[in-house]
Amino acid sequence: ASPKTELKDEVEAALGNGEILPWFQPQLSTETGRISGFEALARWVHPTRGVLSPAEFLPLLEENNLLDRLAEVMMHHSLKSLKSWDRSGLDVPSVGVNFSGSDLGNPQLLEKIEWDLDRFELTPERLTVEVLETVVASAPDDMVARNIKKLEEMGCGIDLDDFGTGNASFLAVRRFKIRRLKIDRSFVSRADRDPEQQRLIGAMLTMAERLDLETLAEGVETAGEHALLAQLGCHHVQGFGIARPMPFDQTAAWIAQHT
Ligand code: G
Ligand code: G
Ligand code: NA
Ligand code: MN
Repeated sequence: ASPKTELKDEVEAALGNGEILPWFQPQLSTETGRISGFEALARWVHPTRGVLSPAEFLPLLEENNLLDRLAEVMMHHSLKSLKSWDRSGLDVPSVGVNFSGSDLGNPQLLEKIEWDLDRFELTPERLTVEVLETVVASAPDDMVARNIKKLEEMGCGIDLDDFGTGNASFLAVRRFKIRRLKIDRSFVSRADRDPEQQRLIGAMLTMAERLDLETLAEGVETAGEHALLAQLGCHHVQGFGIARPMPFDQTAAWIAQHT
């Protein structure tokens, strides 16, 4: 069998046995320098192939109709981790989970989210739902719109992911109570050395302020970019320059150093 076939055959078991799980990338407040949250990013810690990224296994999950299971697994591990930080007295305000359009169109997902929040005794504000601009744009699907609204009404924070790359910015803001814009990393790259990038970011931040939205810059890789975003008043930063996504067992030490 080809290597690809083997991986495909393994992917369902990997979801069940904990090999596929979230790694966590911190988000910092530019105002206080403290952790404002973690984004949960799916990783497959494969016993022989090393750590695989979503690009390598999302298509396999999709082919096997397992994307809904991924969402459940990511949710479950993320909230469990949040509970664990709480128990250790580590201050992590929220965890952000990425949901695809098909996740958000699944009526069972909402029940699962409520069930997990309940089980771990966490309030909905602790969960940030990351939604792609493109998903919101292509949501003539009433179920998707209804579910986003329900999550927002429950009290979950809604983050608009990859902001600026889709074509739904204003539509999304009008339809849903978005809490925060995640400015796509393509705008952040070299922004401290590129006046055009700076003008674009400046325009987004001004817009966000007028609309009373929080802002987060993704893909912050250098100290120069970090300083610029802070100076421009972007509320939160996330990127390799702060930390790469890390496994749960490395998070406690990282949090302790940034509290
Ligand atoms: O972590 P990385 O940069 O490799 O992620 C690649 C892409 O996979 C990103 O667009 C990210 O949003 C997406 N991704 C990561 N984790 C999940 C997940 O749990 N569910 C979904 N639907 N997408 C994810
Ligand atoms: O689509 P989404 O924004 O969820 O994608 C997040 C992806 O971006 C993750 O796969 C993560 O590994 C990646 N990422 C996070 N920080 C950086 C960064 O500073 N630079 C680059 N190039 N990628 C990043
Ligand atoms: Na995201
Ligand atoms: Mn993004």
